[in-house]
Amino acid sequence: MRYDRSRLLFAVVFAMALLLEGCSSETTLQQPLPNKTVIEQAQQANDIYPPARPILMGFSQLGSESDWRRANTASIIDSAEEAGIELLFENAEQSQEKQVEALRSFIDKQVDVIALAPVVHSGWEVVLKEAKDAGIPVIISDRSVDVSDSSLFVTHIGSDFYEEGRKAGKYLLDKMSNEAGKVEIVELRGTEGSSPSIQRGQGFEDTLKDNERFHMLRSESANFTFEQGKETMRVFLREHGDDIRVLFSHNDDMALGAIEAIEEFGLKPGVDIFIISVDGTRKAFEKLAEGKINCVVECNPLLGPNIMQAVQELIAGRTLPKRIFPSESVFTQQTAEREVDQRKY
Ligand code: GYE
Repeated sequence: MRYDRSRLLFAVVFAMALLLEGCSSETTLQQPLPNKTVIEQAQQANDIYPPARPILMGFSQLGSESDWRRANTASIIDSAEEAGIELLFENAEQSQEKQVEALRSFIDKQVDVIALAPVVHSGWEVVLKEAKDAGIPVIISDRSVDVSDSSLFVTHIGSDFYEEGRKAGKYLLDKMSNEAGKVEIVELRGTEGSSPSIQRGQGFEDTLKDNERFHMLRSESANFTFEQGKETMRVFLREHGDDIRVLFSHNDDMALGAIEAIEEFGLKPGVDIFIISVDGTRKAFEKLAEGKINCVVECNPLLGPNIMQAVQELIAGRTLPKRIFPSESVFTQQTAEREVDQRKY
């Protein structure tokens, strides 16, 4: 399939409804209820669209460190194919340098649009300016970039990581409200300098900071990977053993590694050590259902359809909201069993 008219019609209707909605520069993607005028306008717009050749998009993915990332990559590749968008895909395996190289190669190839899932928060100004000067719009996917000039990208499609950290903190406050004494916490952070690690950590800390009972005993980066999560948890246990009451893990892969370390140490994950994780992968849901994880804050990796819709609207000349959030929930042991079979990743 190249350009499916009904799909395009929906995309244009959606964009127009957003425009009519007016003032808001942030949105959660939901299907709007178009009125008749909007439909007529969309039909007219559809007559001059699609362009003569497939849209060419360069996508720089930051790596393949986790189940979340692999699901994210699959979602983007599949959705591009479905939308008839030609994709140049580069995996940087955690290297910002490689991402900059990939972006420059996309600029050289004069792609129509670039999507970037940035490994770290800062250091993007120069290359984004090069894309802008070449007239190529950039969509930021998943993690955010720290740039003073927000015209260097057209939109950012991804989760609110600060809010995820707050959800984890709120859950803990609620669950531990009856527990006496100090609550000693260890934290497995994600990749240093990455926006989910910075913002999840901050949201969690801000939520607990006014309650003196909660104490952060140790906080180390384990790079969002299973192996480093397991190894770092081993170190925490060797040094603090039974003192640890809570683990806050910035993603599921590290939490799953930590569960193995806790069992090796002879403690019961989910009981002796209360575990809160972020992402919501199928494997984490299984552990949630088994009682080995207590709470999972969802972070949705299936951004492909949102990105392709944004690309098509952009090429059709629409203005996008500056920030687009996928919808997300919090899952507990009670909800895990019901949900586990439905997880797509
Ligand atoms: O939570 C983690 C991954 O950037 C939101 O990166 C993403 C994070 C996700 O590897 O599992």
